[in-house]
Amino acid sequence: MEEEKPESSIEFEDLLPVMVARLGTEGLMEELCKGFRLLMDPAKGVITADSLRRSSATALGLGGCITEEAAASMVREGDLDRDGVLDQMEFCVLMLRLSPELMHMHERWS
Ligand SMILES: [Ca+2]
Repeated sequence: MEEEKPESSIEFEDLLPVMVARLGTEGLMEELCKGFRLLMDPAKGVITADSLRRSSATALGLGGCITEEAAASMVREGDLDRDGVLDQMEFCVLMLRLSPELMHMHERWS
């Protein structure tokens, strides 16, 4: 029996050593936390589809690039405990899985 595998899936375990080599463990976590704080809803302390859209427009200069649908699907993709929002751990895991985008965002954050 063949295992189903989404086409764009990137193995978390494969990417992690590359990321750590580039940024160092502490640098990597620092970048992820910085990103999380930029994108989270300050009142709730988590990332919601709304806060993601709002913050990506202001903090990342992606105004108009992220649709409601894209924001919602990003939250869905990273939401491991299915409470509808991303906490810091879920965000870090998602960013590691989306490594090429992280590298791109890293340039904006620094
Ligand atoms: Ca969650």
